Amino acid sequence: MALARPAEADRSSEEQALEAGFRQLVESESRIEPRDWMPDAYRATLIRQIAQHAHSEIIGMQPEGAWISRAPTLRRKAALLAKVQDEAGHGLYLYAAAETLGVDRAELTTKLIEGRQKYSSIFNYPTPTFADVGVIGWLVDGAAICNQVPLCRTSYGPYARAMIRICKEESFHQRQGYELLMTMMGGTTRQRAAVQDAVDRWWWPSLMMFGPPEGSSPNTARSMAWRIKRHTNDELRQRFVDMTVPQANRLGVRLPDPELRWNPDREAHDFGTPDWDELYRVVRGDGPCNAERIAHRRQAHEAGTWVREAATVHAAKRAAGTARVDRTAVEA
Ligand code: FAQ
Repeated sequence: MALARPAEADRSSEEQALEAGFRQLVESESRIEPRDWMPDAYRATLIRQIAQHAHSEIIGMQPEGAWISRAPTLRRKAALLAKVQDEAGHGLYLYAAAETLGVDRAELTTKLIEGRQKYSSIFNYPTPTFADVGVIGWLVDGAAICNQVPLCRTSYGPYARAMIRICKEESFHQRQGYELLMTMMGGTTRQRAAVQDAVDRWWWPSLMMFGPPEGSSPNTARSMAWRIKRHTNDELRQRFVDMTVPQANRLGVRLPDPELRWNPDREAHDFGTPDWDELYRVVRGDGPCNAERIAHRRQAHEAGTWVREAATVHAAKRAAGTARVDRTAVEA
């Protein structure tokens, strides 16, 4: 015991120095890189958030993806196809960023499919009409951009760099959604009614997307101290409302909140309280489409098993220098 003490003291002073170095990097607005020392809890928080974010992009392909084969024109079909493919790409950037923290994408996918990791509540709502495609672009990508632009300055380098690319593409997604809705609002009475109906259904879930309010958000304070998050969920929600109200007016739709009004004292909009019970229900798995989304993801994963197996065998053969020999054998 007597001998162990100095060693322990040394270790803790070494850890203290590492911790001080980490804090100094964060506070000086430098990025933490994969090679840098970081506290275990910082690593775990990033893995949790980046994995949830990646899963959201991948599950988020489903609600709009359902409309690719039914898009009304070739132009709309091409735009939608490109958007959904971008979402797959965003998921992959994010899984790659998570992998720099020492986790494996396969392990994250298993956790998603087994319901052990979350994805955004917003993707558990149905898309019964083509107006939903426009509203997802306008409101859901709009909310995602509000949340993600500050993440371009998040303290972990690979996540921040992934966010810069993702935000650029999402700005385009948001515009295509708004342009689609503008076109529908200039169309028939039925088309205008479909847009209003979609706005009525997506408005509150879009506000919930930002997460629980202050006081019920267990991770915010620590994530802000580490500069992973730059704003509270409520600050970002307010920013989204203020940004969206003039766009709704220009579009000619009504936002379904009787308490929504400009407050000149705060120089911001007052708005009603989202149904937080609904958010928790959806996050727990009881939303309108949770079971369907996970079943679809599981089926797609299973259908891809042979691709992963073939890639693994090919990689092993290449590593062993036998891939060419085998191809010759096949050709023969
Ligand atoms: N849904 O303490 P907080 C997109 C969970 S990408 C489900 O406030 P935190 C692109 C939270 O994880 C959309 N779960 O947590 C696209 C935590 O659970 P845990 C995704 C939610 O992390 C567009 C617990 O509640 N974007 O849309 C939700 O500090 C169109 C307590 O909450 C991101 O992921 C929710 N809405 O703040 C694709 C952005 N809200 O893990 C297709 C990055 C909260 O403790 C079409 N993430 N929870 O068990 C973030 O900014 C943060 O993680 C928050 C949550 C703000 C989502």
